[in-house]
Amino acid sequence: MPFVWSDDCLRHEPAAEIWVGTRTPATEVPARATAIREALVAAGARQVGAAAHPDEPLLAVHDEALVSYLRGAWEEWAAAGLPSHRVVPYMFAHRGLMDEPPAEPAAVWARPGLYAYDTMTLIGPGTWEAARAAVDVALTAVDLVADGEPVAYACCRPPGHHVARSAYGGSCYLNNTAVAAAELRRRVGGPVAIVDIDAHHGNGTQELFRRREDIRTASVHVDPGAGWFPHFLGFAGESDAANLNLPLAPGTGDDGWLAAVREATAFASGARALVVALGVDAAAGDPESPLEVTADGYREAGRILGGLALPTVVVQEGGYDLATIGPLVVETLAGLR
Ligand code: SP5
Ligand code: ZN
Repeated sequence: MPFVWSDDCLRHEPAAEIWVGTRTPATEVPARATAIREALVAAGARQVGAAAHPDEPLLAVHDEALVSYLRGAWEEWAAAGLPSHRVVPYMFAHRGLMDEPPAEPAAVWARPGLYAYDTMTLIGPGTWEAARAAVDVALTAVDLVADGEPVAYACCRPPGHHVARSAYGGSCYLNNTAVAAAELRRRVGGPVAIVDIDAHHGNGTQELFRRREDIRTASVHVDPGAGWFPHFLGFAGESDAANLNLPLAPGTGDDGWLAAVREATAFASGARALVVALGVDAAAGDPESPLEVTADGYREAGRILGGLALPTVVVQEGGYDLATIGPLVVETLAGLR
């Protein structure tokens, strides 16, 4: 199975996350991508270089304003001589503040609050280049599948599934999964299904495709009602004809998780193509989630999704235990094939 790679994805070094007002070490680090690549190469997967793609597929999903903000955010921050060495919001353009959409503020240090929804997703030198490269990686995987490859894997970072039309957060800047799904929809026809098995709800993807029957979304994730990110979305009650949320209790292991993966896969059946948002942070031992899925569980999830026998693009999302993320991705892809 081919996997798509770009060295530019390594250029984003967030350095830290500001969590409950505290500077904590970054979890979404470049070593994640290299660890996954190493495991893929050891398993004999074929590496394909990402091809540069135009902005159109990106702008089919995101507001031009978000994209142009992200493109210039680091340069304008650095030029402003601020005390922080990364872009961090301090005031948020909360919807409770006003009825009309807010205007771009004059101060460079106020701008992040127009687009960011958390304080954990920092921007520095190379963030834009890496996020844009991740989109190219995902779109190159779409090209492979549209040209007849049964499955292609986009080995990209930073991840994307928490990004909505004009708001970024959750260690994500551009929604690689959503861009891939919309482009796959355009290239092979609909409906396209997205099955998101990252430990966290794919809130950005859900909101981007709300009520769109031609791009159906299903997400299996730890219950936000039990206190987990993204906190405000991912509840079962958000489900409708085109969207299925399957929140799971903290501590859920293979049996409960695989039952949900089966349900999400059934929801995707009848689609013409599939995008898997593959986070391996549901694994037992991952520092960012309380789910307890094993390597065998991931392999079985791959088999279940592969049972659809659809043209499939797999896009990397989360997974933070550097010692195991590579093997977990390899297991999932082995099951899929
Ligand atoms: C793509 C993805 O998996 N994003 C997950 C983002 C969830 N981050 C929530 C972090 C909550 C607090 N983490 C404490 C550790 C801080 N270093
Ligand atoms: Zn996650």
